[in-house]
Amino acid sequence: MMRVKLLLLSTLLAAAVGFMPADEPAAESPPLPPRVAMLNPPGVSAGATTRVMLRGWNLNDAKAVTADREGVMVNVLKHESAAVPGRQKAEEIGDQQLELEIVLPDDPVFGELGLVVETAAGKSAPARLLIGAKQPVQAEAEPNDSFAQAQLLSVPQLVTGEIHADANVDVYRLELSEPQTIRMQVIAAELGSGLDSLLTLYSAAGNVIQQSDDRSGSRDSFLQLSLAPGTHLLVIQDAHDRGGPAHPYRLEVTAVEAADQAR
Ligand SMILES: [Ca+2]
Ligand SMILES: [Ca+2]
Repeated sequence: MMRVKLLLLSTLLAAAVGFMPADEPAAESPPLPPRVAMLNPPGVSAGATTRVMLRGWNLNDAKAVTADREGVMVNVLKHESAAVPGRQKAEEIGDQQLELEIVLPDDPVFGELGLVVETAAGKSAPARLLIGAKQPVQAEAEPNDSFAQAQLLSVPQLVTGEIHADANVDVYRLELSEPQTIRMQVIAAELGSGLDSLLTLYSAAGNVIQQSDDRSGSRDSFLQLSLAPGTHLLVIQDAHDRGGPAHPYRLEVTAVEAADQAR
């Protein structure tokens, strides 16, 4: 299904720039404009310098990567081919990558910026990168593969991580001092990641409290529930136990105020 869509898209693109037909030898086709599949990690902190891998298609002759926000510096450190894990398709997750160094000012900005890749063939659509300002982005710290290795999160917290290999799990720990309604949201597929997240909340004793695979219209996971004080463990994994270099995610853990709950 996806292959058909891509063929149609490339035909439309070729038509738009006046090159037809689609069945001419590939060598005579014009270079295709760059496209971004995903960013890893998909979030960076204000006031920090962060390495980010930008993965996609037609990136090898990138002249520049620019940010749509003032004061942000983006340096391209490296171009390279990107490994495509066995069960995935290059047309879905990209086969080239750029290693970027992103320098963000210490402004109290919060939100997302767009990164645009420019080559001789054109510009990519902006790829969305989260910026944490008041709330710095915390990168996952491996090993975090078991309850014993759970990585402590404060609330609220933005986390970036990756299910880096098949059957990998990332375990986080919440320590609540009072009853709170907590929202836990994975954003991955929405950002182009190959991850089909499965999010499970466990009690300190290891019992499943609640689990989320897909929220409506997305493969990404979402939990929101009232929690008692104490220790809670949050596990992110792939619903099909798959992982690899194209499986980044963003996790947002926030406390929901009473006024928000009423909405
Ligand atoms: Ca991981
Ligand atoms: Ca899912």
